[in-house]
Amino acid sequence: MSTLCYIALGSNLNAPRAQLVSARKALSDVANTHVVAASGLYASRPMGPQDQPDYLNAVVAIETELEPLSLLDATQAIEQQHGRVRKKERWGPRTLDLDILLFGQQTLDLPRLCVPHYGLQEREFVVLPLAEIAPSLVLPNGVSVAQLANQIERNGLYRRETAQQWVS
Ligand code: A4P
Ligand code: MG
Repeated sequence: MSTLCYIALGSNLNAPRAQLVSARKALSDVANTHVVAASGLYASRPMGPQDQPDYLNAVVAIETELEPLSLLDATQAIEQQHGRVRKKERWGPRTLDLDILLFGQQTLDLPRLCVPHYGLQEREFVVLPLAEIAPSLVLPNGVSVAQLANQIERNGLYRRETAQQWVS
């Protein structure tokens, strides 16, 4: 049985565009997993410490036959392959961050994995790309993604490239 999941991609170090292009390809290479949609690439101002470069963000939809924790193992392995160094600083700069936003309509509160992702509803760089590829999606708590997108502060966020421009 396959599950429709949404993953947020973010990077602000070491050629962010190349990081996201490569991360999307790596996701499509995960066993029993297909990328079924990708948002455009969004330029965003850093959330958290301001003395770091701007970010590039995107959201992709995947269909996967993996269990939630196996998917997390796969996304964390991809982060490692992209030179991710985990630091103590909260919300600091990174080569690649992959957050599992949604795993179907499941709500999980495990030590290693919480879905929906805790920041989903508050982050413009997640809500707007998600709304682009899933405008009629309703979260497990009943909140509509389109409604979130209409109400959220953009904070300088803009779409720098369409999906066609970065997905080959
Ligand atoms: N974990 C639990 N739930 C999940 C989930 N749904 N997806 C656990 C992924 N991981 C999940 O993550 C810490 C632990 O969370 C993992 O070991 C996993 O088991 P992490 O990636 O090591 O830590 P982090 O990402 O540095 O921490 P945090 O607080 O999750 O950072 P965020 O929230 O990801 O924020 N500004 C802009 N404009 N764009 C950005 O993308 N990103 C961040 C990072 C800061 N500012 C940003 C952006
Ligand atoms: Mg993260």
